[in-house]
Amino acid sequence: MGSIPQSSLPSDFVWGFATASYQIEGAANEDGRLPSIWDTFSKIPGKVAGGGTGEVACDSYHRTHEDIALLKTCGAKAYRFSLSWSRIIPLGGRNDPVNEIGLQHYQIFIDDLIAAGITPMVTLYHWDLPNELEKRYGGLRNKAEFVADYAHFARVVFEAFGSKVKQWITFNEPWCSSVLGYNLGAHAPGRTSDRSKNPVGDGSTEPWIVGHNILVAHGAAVKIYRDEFKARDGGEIGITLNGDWAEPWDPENPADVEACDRKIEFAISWFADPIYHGKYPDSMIRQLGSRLPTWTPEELALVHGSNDFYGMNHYCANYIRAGTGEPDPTDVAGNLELLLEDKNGHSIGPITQSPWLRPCAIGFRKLLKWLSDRYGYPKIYVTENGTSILGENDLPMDQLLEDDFRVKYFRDYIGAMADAYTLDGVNVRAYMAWSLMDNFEWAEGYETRFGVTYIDYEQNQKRVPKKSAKVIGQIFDRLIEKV
Ligand code: GBH
Repeated sequence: MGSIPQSSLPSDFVWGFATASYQIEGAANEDGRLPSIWDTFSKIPGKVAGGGTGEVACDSYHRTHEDIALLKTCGAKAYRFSLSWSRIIPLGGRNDPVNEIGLQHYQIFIDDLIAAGITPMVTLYHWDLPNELEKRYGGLRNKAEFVADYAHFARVVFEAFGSKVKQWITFNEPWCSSVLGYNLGAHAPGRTSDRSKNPVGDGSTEPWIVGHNILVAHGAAVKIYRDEFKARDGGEIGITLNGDWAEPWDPENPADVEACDRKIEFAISWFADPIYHGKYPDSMIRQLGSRLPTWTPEELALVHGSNDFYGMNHYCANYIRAGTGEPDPTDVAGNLELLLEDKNGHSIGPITQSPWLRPCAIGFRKLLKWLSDRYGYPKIYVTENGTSILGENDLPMDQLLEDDFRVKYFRDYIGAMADAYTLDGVNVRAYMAWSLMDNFEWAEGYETRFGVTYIDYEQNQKRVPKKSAKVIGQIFDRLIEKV
């Protein structure tokens, strides 16, 4: 011991936990809040496992003090949470009334966090669009209306909280909004070409339109922040993108090797290339042709260079097998297959409760390096990372609280991140674990748990920290350099 060179993290490294409004708040019909597209979508039978909705969720709207106490127990330095647009502007639009009670709720929460020594990191949009905007003009599909309404919402919250919040995230995972919402139809508003799921939607065009519109809305919010608030408030703003690592299904096959980059381009560079390089990736232009929107000079001026930091959500890795033949018009992956086992039947990682998630920590280090190379070593904030556990929901309480699988996940992943910082020169500066507590896991309902805190949905949303809640602080304590 002691003689092995150890990777580390810088002394000012910030770590904490992440959540999202619709997944934890509940109080869906209180204090003037009106429905979001997730309230509507989750009520449709068959859309959410077990028929769950966010109506009560973790009841965090009423339990901000308990949540802050949890953060303190864990030793967290920061907390990433999202705002419910439907609480702040219940109908959503730029000419609709602002709900002062909604603003006040977050005002008090932010003050309480800061008083507890916890830095707020605020996401403006984590998938819960005010439902009225979907009804009124087709929500995210309507560029002119959506961008104007989002920009207005952004200005309202910058104005209200800008003196206290120094880290802003415009959108969480636009890939998910676009693909899950408009191609697979698995998330709100559930549009898809699959007529067994929805009578409306065109999965071959809408995801690309929606993705483009989100980028423009992001750029518009960033411009407002930089022009009107940054000098006064001194904060920073960026977008959070999801993306997992890719390994070739058959490393001997050049087509599979090449498909790995293409996979990441379709998942991440779709959004990151316009922001950092001012264009869509060639691989996407080649496959999608005129279905991929083109940039007007005005839009590009908003989007190109619009990140003060790169927000990175990362969970796992996949094996990638190149497609043969022509891709289907509804293909969003880049003419390739995502697999959990390679050519020899070797699994990328252990099975979890989430069918898409198998841990592979080295992939985190590799993706941090891949992104840094492609985007010029930007400052990276990891805004989500975490895991579910196979069968966790069915375990007796005492076993459930000993979440050693999750503990190992965090040890391995945070260690891989420290290696990327120390050995690869990656400029990673913050890390938010997903999630502070078990919560509404979207289409997976409440059966899949991601929390370091157990929520007892039967016992009045009682919170009980799991082992991982205590261990994360120790992991960072060991890795962060002492001044
Ligand atoms: C995050 O997304 C979300 O930001 C967060 O709200 C959520 O609770 C957390 O993950 C845990 O899931 O099998 O084709 O449907 C993570 C990124 C990308 C993971 C899409 C699931 C499913 C692909 N997600 N993926 S598919």
